[in-house]
Amino acid sequence: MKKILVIHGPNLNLLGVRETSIYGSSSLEEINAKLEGLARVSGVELTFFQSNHEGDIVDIIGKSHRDGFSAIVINPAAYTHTSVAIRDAISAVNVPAVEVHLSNIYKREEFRHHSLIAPACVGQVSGFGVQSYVLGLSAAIALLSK
Ligand code: CA2
Repeated sequence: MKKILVIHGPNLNLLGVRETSIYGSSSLEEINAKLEGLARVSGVELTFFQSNHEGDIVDIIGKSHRDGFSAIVINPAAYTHTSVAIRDAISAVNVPAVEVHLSNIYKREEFRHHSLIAPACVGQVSGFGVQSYVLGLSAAIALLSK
């Protein structure tokens, strides 16, 4: 069975508790459960990883090929706008990545309009709440049969 790595960046562990008007009321566990449902019917295996630490995210991406992952779905959260290291890690591994955001980063503060990660990804989904993850995972699953 093909394996997909789902990475949640910093502070996404707080979902469902604060800032619900921007990010919705689903917890990270609820988002993961929803993705599990799609994975089950699609015949793929998911591994979930959340970290508030840039280096830990770089490390798991760096060994993703070795660990047998065929695709990555990543919400880099605030690192979207700052992390050359995560971008370089995605560019360095031979594993296609899909970037997802709960909010529409292009209609928020100007500093969120630019993603350093996007050029290293196959594509990006932004602004659909939990559905961004579902769409992103669907896109990643479609990549597997390419
Ligand atoms: O819209 C997204 O998914 C973001 O990646 C979320 C990041 C933000 O920095 C990006 O610009 C867009 C923030 C995630 C923090 O999540 C929180 C959840 C609850 C309470 C506070 C923060």
